[in-house]
Amino acid sequence: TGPSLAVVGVTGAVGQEFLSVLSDRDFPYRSIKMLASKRSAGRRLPFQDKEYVIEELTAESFNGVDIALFSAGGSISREFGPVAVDKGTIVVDNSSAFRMDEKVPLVIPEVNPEAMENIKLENGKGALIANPNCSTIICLVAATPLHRRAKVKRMVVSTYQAASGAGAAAMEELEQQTREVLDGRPPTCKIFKQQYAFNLFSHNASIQLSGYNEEEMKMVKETKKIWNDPDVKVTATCIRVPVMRAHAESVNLQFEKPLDEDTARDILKNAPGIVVIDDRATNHFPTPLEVSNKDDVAVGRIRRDLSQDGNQGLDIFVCGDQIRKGAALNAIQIAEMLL
Ligand code: 11C
Repeated sequence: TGPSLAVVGVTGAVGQEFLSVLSDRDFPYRSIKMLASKRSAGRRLPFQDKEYVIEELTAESFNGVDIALFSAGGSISREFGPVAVDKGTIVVDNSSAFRMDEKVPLVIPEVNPEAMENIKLENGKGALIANPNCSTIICLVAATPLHRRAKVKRMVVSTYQAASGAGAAAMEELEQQTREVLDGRPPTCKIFKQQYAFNLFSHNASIQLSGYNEEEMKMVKETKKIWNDPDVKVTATCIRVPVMRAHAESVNLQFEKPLDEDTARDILKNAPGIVVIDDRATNHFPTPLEVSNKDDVAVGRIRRDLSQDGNQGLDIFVCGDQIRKGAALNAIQIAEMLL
């Protein structure tokens, strides 16, 4: 029982994580199609108690599919997302292809579930729902409970982003380069232009005329859409660091109403999808390793911003698993809301 599912891009890092999360959460389904490019078609893929054969993604793939989880890049989503919708499939898309389309809800279940309230499985109609960028998801899971209490006027984010955001090949590059550098050999640079191991650099997304890169602008634009607040001021600096699969972010918040740090800590402790790690006595705060393979976003370093008057501002430090909450888990939570 349950809906018929399709996973598009099943061989990728997020595709594989879709399968782990479906299992971990006992997501009900009556059938599941494993879809990928022609290159991977025909390969066998064990999942739960069965063995599946990976099928090539074509327009026919969506016949009879209720929910499709897409993570195969923007161009595949642009080509096959609308095809699937025409066939009556609800597409949860992890790419950036449709995020800023006014008709497409951009959803973090803990933050704005209301954005998809008109989309129902029982309508039998296809629809697109977009999964936000991983840095946006991780930031807003933490910032939204505070925003609801005191309304954020301005948010300044600095990210420390893991290899996984650039895909499985980037994770392999980090591992390989680390070995090479330790062995005294020159690092092999294929995915990134610069040495990645024992280094960090500005996010690899393309730089725009404004001087912001695309990753930074995603955080700016997606936050405004998700909070349904075109006036909120957001700026970001996105950096790639040699960490395997969890992003960290320093977030500075300026509020309209005062919010003291103890109240903020209590709000965060009671908020969904968050674990507070904020132990000043032992200098224990969130780390990418501690949140790796975990569902919750960790928040710590919760403190009054002393550059602002009174309690008008807070600084927080946030870590979240990029492949899980930043991508696969968020998409499957969206699919759960359809059940
Ligand atoms: C990164 N956030 O960490 C990126 C990857 O729009 O979904 C995902 C890009 C996107 O590099």
